[in-house]
Parts: sequence; C-alpha cells; structure tokens
Amino acid sequence: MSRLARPMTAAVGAVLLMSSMSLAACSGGSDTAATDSSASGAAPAAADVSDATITFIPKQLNNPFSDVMLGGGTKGAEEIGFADNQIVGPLEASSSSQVSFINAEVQAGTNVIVIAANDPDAVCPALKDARDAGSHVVTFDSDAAADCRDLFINQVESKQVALTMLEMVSEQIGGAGNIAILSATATATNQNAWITFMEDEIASNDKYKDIVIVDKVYGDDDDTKSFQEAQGLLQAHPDLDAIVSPTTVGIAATARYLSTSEYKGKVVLTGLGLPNEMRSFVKDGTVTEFALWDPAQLGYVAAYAGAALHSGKITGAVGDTFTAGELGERTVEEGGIVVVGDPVRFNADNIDDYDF
Ligand code: RAM
Repeated sequence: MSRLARPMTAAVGAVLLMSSMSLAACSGGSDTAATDSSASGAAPAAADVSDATITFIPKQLNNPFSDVMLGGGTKGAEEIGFADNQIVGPLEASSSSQVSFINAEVQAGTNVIVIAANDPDAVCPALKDARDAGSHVVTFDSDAAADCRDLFINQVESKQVALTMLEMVSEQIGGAGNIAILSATATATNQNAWITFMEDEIASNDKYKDIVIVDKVYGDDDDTKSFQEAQGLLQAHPDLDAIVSPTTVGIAATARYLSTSEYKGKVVLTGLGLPNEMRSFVKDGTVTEFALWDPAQLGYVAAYAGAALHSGKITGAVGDTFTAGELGERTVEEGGIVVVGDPVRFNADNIDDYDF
C-alpha cells in the first residue's frame, strides 16, 4: 500500500511511510512489519511483566489524540502481558491536574507509570515519589523534567516537528507574512519546545526572515476556548496571513471557526491535526496541508519501554535497545529519549489514506 505523502525539502527530510507502521493496519499480524529479532539472529526474550501493572496518564481524557495514543498503549500492554493496565487522568490539561492521579498510583504500587506531562515541573515531586517507591516512569507525548522519569517516548525529534510546521506555513503564505500561534496550554512541554524551535529557526534562517510571529495564544486544548482564541486572533490582527496550531484540539477548533467565516481560504491554517478530524476542512478548502504522526505508535512504544524497564532488560541508559513489538527495535538516545517515527504531511492528495 503506497501512501507516501508529498515529499518535503531536504531541510526537513523525506516524508516516510507511516502507514506501513500503522498499528491499526498491522493488527492483523502476519503482514506486519517484522520485529528486529532477525537482525541479531535470535528472538529477544519477552519481558516478563505477568505480575506487573501499568497505568497510562494522558494530558487529559477528553482529547481525541489521547484516545488514539491510549488505544496503542493498551494494545501494547495487552500484547506484552501486563497483569493489569489502566487509564486514569484529568478532564482538563492544567498544570497540576495530574498530581492526585500520580499519587494514587504510588499508593496502589503501580509498577509502570506512563504519563504525558501537562507541566514539566508540576508533576515532578509526585513522579519522584513513584520512582522512590520502585515504579518506573515513562513519559510520552509531552515530557517531564528529565530527572523525574526514566525515559521519554517522543513522537518525532522536536526540532523536526517545528521545521515541518514552519515549512508548511512558509509554503502556503509564499515565504512572507504575519503568522500567529494558537497553542495548547502555556505550560505544555511539547508545544513549548516546538514553538521555541520555530522561533529560533525564524531568527536564524534567512529563508524565513520575512515571517513574523505577531501573537501567541493558548486554547488550553479546550475546544471552546480554542475556538474563541481563533476568533480573537482574527479580530485583533486584520493583517494576519496564517495561524499555526501545534495541537490537534486547537487546529480542529480553528478550522471550524474559519470554515464558516469570511477568512476561509484567505487566512492559512496549518499545524498538527488528526486526519479524521481535519478531513472535511481539507475537502472544503479551509485547510491545504497540516501534519502529524500516528499517535497509537507513541502509546505502543511506551508500553514496551515500560516493560523493558520493569523487567530489567534496560535501565534507560543511552544506547540501550529494546524491541517494541511489531514496530521493531528502538534505541535510547541522548537525554533518555526514544524517537518513534517521522511526521507525515496530509493534504487533499493523501488524507483519505489515513484513518486516525
Ligand atoms: C494535542 C495535545 C498533544 C499533542 C497533539 C499534537 O492533542 O496537545 O499533546 O501532541 O495535540
């Protein structure tokens, strides 16, 4: 099945096939991507987690991105054979909203906690308590401070996410113009890293010297607030050329606002979105191109990383490797980071090839 997205320029790197690794597509088994066990000549012994528990704590529960990510996590946890797997978490993505959930896991003696941090620091004391009590902590999607977790499962190298968004917006506004960022929460580690890399690139790369970020607003990954922030941006900046929203909640809400407004087709909208949420806006001309990765892979790799840590197969040291089921071998990189895949750019030509 060929679903190669439109190639990017060399600056960002080629868009890789993501669908070949899609967990949904692979769930049938026999036609799945092979694990890397053949590379070493011997099948890696499965991590024994039959007496262990794993709990996933997303940024928030009512987020379609989290739902897909957690689906991958649950699939991984079941496949590996954890005695129990749970999902708990807040309904809103505020800084401290996850602390009581972490504390409850410490009380319960959960062996592996997988969390997408709403604030890199706010969750730290509770995560440290968890580690002191013998749990392993894996962050995914949005990192905590590095000394509070064992590993961070990152979708894509953060700078590459930023460069992909910058390149998309630059292409769509002809290389020059006023842009605004509509982000998630102001404390989100992942969005803040992407925004900082975008700002740095604009400041240092001549190619983007005519792009100006005129505003940054935060919809808190709340649909209503994001919708209102989009409306506010367009009112406050009549000369706005584009909105970049590095959050699936923000981009979908902004698209909904734009699609029935006078700005449809005039103000560019790009960023990170779920194909299933953005499809109608691509088809009706509100959005030309946006990007994402497969969130299910994040959860899936995080479950395998948790199992490898719990069973002592890895310690989380740089260079450690583990096999993430059908997605194959992964290596721990500098900073205790495991990178899952590459972003794909979605547009009218390929969006129907994706189902998440
Ligand atoms: C939202 C969340 C999540 C982010 C995606 C792109 O769903 O903020 O953390 O990774 O967007």
